[in-house]
Amino acid sequence: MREFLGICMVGFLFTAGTAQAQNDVTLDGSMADWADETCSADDLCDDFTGQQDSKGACIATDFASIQPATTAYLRFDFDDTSVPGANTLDGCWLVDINQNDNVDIALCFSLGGNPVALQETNLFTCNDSSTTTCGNPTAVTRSEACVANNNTTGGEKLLECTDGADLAIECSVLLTDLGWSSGNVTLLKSCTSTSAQPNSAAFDCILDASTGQPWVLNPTTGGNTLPVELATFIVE
Ligand SMILES: [Ca+2]
Ligand SMILES: [Ca+2]
Ligand SMILES: [Ca+2]
Ligand SMILES: [Ca+2]
Repeated sequence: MREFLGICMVGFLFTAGTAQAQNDVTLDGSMADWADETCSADDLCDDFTGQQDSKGACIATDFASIQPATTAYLRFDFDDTSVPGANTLDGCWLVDINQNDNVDIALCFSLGGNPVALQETNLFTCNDSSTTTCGNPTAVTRSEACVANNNTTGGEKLLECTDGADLAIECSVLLTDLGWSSGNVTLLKSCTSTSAQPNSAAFDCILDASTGQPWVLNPTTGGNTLPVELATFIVE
């Protein structure tokens, strides 16, 4: 009986000490909540000119709150925080649903004005014909939403180049709107682009720095969203 109680007590303590981490990415314009997510800083400073230059990108999901995950969070950073005249800062997340390396869906954003602000967020379906752009894009209205911060400084920057502030944009989108039903979601890369058109030329593209390959999310296991998406396990 004493042994039985002891086993029960150990079980109770393990259960009581298991705290489910809360998803801590919020679309609020603050980038501090990305500090413990999966991020890739660009490996070079100023490798592209002007508004073509990216500083890095991050991915996350709400796996900590719900399994399988339902929502992807995507962050993308530009070096420039302003643009001359009617120019725009443009970028897209390129998604490969069927994992043949070609783009099926693009989540794109366009920023401009003075001070620079988000002007457009669009989701496009593509014809699965190109590894670098969204072929034959069709705009669709789905769950995508983005918030920009044009004064990202200090530890919130993904890459410090002894320069001024950066421009970060954080987005959320339902995984089903990225074409997910099972298995992995392959995010080919996130790139700056010539214009808000998703089939315009891509410039500075960010891949998963840990693999040098396209980003991958596994909504069922939380894979590639470590470490914050793991349940916190405390042994007392
Ligand atoms: Ca945030
Ligand atoms: Ca860059
Ligand atoms: Ca900068
Ligand atoms: Ca594809």
